[in-house]
Amino acid sequence: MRLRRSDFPDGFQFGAATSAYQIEGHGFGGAGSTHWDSFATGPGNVMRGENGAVACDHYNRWESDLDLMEAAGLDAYRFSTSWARVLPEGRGAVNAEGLDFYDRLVDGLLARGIAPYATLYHWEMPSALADLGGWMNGDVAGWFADYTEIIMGRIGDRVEATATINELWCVAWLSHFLGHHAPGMRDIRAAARAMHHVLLAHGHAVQAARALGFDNLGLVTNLEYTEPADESVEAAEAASVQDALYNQWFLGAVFKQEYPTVALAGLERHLPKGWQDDFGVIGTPVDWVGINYYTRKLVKPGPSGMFCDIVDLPGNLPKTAMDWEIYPEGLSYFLERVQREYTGDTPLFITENGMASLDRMGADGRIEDWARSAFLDAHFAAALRAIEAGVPLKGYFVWSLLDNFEWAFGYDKRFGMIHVDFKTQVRTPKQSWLDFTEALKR
Ligand code: IFM
Repeated sequence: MRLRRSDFPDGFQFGAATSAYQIEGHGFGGAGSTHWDSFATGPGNVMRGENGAVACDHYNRWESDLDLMEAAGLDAYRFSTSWARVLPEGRGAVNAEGLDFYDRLVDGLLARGIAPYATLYHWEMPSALADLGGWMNGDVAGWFADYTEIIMGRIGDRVEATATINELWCVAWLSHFLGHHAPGMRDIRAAARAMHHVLLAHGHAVQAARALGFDNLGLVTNLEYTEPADESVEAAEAASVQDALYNQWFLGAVFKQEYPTVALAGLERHLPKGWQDDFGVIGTPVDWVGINYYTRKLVKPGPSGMFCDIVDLPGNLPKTAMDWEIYPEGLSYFLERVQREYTGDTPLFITENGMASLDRMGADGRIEDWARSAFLDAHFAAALRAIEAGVPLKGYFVWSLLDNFEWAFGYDKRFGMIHVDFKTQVRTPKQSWLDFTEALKR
């Protein structure tokens, strides 16, 4: 790895990211049921019907997981808190054991000199709230603000920074229009409502946390470099709609208090009544923005010709085990574009970047995931280029610390820099972890 910490500005934070449902083991500690638990029981929804009940057993192994990060010299750790662990019914009675867990986790990080970066929602909607419509129900904004008060009231005094919601596009569009994630809806009205309510919930949560006196609050958006698959007008239009829905909708709402016209053409009539009046809350100022970046997609219209029927075609760049093209240039492109079009001087973080690979353990027990080291190195270089171009990038979190529950792909896709044997829960650092942590010492 060519990465040298000394190439980055002083104080730049290097860390790893995870999320609650993907690693903790949701069957432990009194956590309530989530929409992922029921979604996973639907044939074909999740590979082999797997779920997050045990995952990496991080709930019971968190101390040794934190020890690994301490030994490696990570500056920061991005984790998420599970709504259903803290409030098993989504509202009402608090699961004290769940809150205690996050309290210990934060203290454990601080004791090891690792800065805690919390995310309040990384996709596990409590089932009791999903029963009421989840993100389709406008009341979700109030429910989420109440949960925010509870969790921030407990750990807000010690976390370095807090993000409200992870990857709003996935929460809303991937889950309510494309149906790939829980709750598995394929309905434009459901999706439009979720696209709006997730932003409203974000805004209310920021206000709730600020009212308690906390700052360093942000949101985490995933961005995907989008290009037309061919030179036709239709492909160009599909790319423009895709870019609007994916890359412009959320940042535009928060920073410009508007939705992109090209996306509104399809969604406006499905948005909740009075949506225009919500931008005051949605646009509540944030202190930082997190960008999750993975790949590029080549798109064209799907066969139906309907709005948002967009398909992607395989490009000719090298691909990860997710079949995602490796395109580091997209990372510098987005960092510069986001600063130019939306965030200005507001600090940016790369809150996720990484790849799934087909890791094989050699006879000597080593896992030589050179492809991941090369992937990370190329993306670190792209981040550095953006910093040199003036982007106020403050940190970089690799996805992910551990192999984990990769949602619809179950345990099949491995994103970790540390290998997890899901039968024994043994952790084995991969070559990329050794490379990354060695590079941080330079
Ligand atoms: O595992 C996910 C994570 O939960 C959100 N961002 C993308 C990752 C890889 O698919």
